[in-house]
Amino acid sequence: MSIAAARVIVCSPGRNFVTLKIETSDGLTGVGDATLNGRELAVAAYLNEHVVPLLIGRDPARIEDTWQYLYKGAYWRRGPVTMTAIAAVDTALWDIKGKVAGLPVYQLLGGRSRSGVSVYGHANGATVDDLLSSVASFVSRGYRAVRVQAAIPEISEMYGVSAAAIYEPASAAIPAESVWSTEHYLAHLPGVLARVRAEFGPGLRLLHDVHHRLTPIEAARLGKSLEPYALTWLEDPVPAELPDGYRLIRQHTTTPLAVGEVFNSIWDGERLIREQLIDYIRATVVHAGGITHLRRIFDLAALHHVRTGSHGATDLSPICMSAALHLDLAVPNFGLQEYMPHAPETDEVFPHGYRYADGYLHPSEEPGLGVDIDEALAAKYPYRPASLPVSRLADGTLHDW
Ligand code: KDG
Ligand code: MG
Repeated sequence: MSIAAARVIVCSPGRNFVTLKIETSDGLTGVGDATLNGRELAVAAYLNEHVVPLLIGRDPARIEDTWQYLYKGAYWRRGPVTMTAIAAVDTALWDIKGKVAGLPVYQLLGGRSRSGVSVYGHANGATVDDLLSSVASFVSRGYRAVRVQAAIPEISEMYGVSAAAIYEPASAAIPAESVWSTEHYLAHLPGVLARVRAEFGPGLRLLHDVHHRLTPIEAARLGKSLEPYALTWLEDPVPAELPDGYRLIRQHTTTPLAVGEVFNSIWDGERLIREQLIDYIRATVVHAGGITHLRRIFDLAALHHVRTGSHGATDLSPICMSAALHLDLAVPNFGLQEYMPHAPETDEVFPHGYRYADGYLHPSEEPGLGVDIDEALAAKYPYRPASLPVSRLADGTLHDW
């Protein structure tokens, strides 16, 4: 059997997605997510111009060799565009391998290590009362872990807080801008967490995402001030290019730390993991080189008491979510999976067999990943430019988003 064709499909059912579909000479197909929010067409071009021509005629069973061929063979290593493209190929090949074996992919990864994948949902609110109602609605649907993001009265637009039912940070073709104040954020957040913890008691797992907006000493202060509310994790407190920042935070607080949604390879998190500077690694299948490479990252993490917490926002397609669930079910050091339901039109374009029940996601039992793309329907939703927003301080200085 050989790879007969590979197609890159760009569509926008609710938001933009890039998908790679590989076809074998035996008529099997496999799908991989290649979506890089706000930079979709760069990955589509990389796949079309530099990867697809190399795939034709290759043996689809040779997943590891294909991964090494695309990674080492390009000479230029790492980076989000390259690693997202490699991830799409890798994911599609695992899908095909599962179909050849007649087994769901998690069986090929060693089988079940648990009965279901624990997920967390996103609660947010324009006021603390709204936030409490949002948390209550997750609890009533069986969630045992909730990420809480609250509007700050003095900040007009706050990341992670929106009235829309479906989370969507990418909007205008030219990035939207908002103004940020670390001072107001640090003053407001502990009171919000205090109310959520008081209302829901000690059993509910609470998380909060800082979105890279603090310096290490500010993050250390925040982590310390949130200790009474026993977060499961504080996410992306500072940008992670400089691992020493995490050492500084660690010296001051026992609040657990989660990092990695922008990581593309094992080398982005290697020191953070090896020196036990974080507690959860949040890299994803689509942005960190596929199932093959993410498994390698998770195995390194397992040696150092770091658990998994894969990113699962709506800008990762149902193909990525399906792949994540197979890995989540199999690895020994699984922690928690982010889950944000997609728009109904996204679900229609990507028919999938995973299902949510009582705080858990369960991957499909079909051979392969149990997800596909309806290409005819996808063609009805053409790409539209959309960028992630940027954030500035009051004096106009560009800040982290
Ligand atoms: O593309 C950016 C989003 O995926 C990001 O804003 C979501 O931080 C995020 C999260 O934790 O889901
Ligand atoms: Mg995040």
